[in-house]
Amino acid sequence: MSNPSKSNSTLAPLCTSISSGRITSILVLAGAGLSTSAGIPDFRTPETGLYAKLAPLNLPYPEALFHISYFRHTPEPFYAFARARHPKNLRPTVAHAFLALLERKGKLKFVVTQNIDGLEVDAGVSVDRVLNAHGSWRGQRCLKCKVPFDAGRFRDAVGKGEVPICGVEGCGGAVKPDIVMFGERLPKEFDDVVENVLPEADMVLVMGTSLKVAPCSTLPRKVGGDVPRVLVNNEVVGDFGTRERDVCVIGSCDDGVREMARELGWEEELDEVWREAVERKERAVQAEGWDEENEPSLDECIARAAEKMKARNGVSDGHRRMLEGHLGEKMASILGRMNL
Ligand code: CNA
Repeated sequence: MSNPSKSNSTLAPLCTSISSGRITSILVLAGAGLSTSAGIPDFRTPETGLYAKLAPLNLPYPEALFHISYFRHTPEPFYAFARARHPKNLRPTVAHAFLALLERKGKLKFVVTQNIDGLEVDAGVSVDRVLNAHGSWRGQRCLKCKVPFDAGRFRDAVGKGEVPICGVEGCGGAVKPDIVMFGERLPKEFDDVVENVLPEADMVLVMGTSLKVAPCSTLPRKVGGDVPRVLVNNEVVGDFGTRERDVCVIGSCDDGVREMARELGWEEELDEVWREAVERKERAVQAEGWDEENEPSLDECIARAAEKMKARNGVSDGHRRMLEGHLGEKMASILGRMNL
């Protein structure tokens, strides 16, 4: 491991409990760190995290990219990010494959993921065992009139880094994928997990999250004091380490699951599940005819969007539409005179 486990001594007995059948119902809470080795930056890691890369966009604050009140009038930065990070061509990591293996072994109760990349399901975890607490890219609708938007047209717009605009007559609202932005409510299934799934878990596995975004961040604290909690993360987060049965495996998610697989004697199966998952995704990418070679990088997409925004003095089409809607023709003509 890049940074060896802080508590190897306690991982071994825990894995024995899993192998022997004393632990059968593992609840997983996943975050962005699960997918960084798939090439998706997390939010908060200094220098490599997404927030560090957004400077050229001059956002009022980094979270604005994913804040519903900002997206409402200026969706362009979000779609610059979306062009580079739409999960079309991303492969599941070995850590995602570990979750699928847990399910195959009959040990997985449920996965609550804060990620929107869908890689848990791509890796082979059943859809009905995953809650995308922050939504996903599987559907999209107009933010204004809420009418669902055609998937093909949406993908075309994302592929060009353009904002998809609702086609309903007289609407013209920006279309938003069904992800939960800051300022929006989580799906009601989240409450079901807290009430019905969490109390039945006999182990909690927390992976790749800073535990800074509520309410997901509260889940580990809600489990009973006698339930073992395992953290696999680059750093200690939340209140991990304060309970007797906590195990902190500090390092990358990929190294952490390999360490667990070794303790469990599942190493070969893990590699097999991972290989199958990657091959499945590669076939899907080929079938869709995505041109991976010519995909711009995230930095390029951000730089292009920043240039466009600068050329328009930071006033986006969405912002202009909103101003026109609020202030009518007078403001529209002022904007026109200012050549915005
Ligand atoms: P975060 O706040 O960026 O925290 C990530 C955590 O993972 C930090 O503690 C890092 O130290 C740690 N970390 C980073 N890379 C690794 C790694 N390879 N192995 C182990 N640990 C690692 O992200 P959270 O998920 O906690 O925050 C919740 C946000 C991030 C949710 O709203 C997500 O939708 C959002 N997000 C999702 C994705 C995605 O879908 N893949 C990507 C970026 C952000």
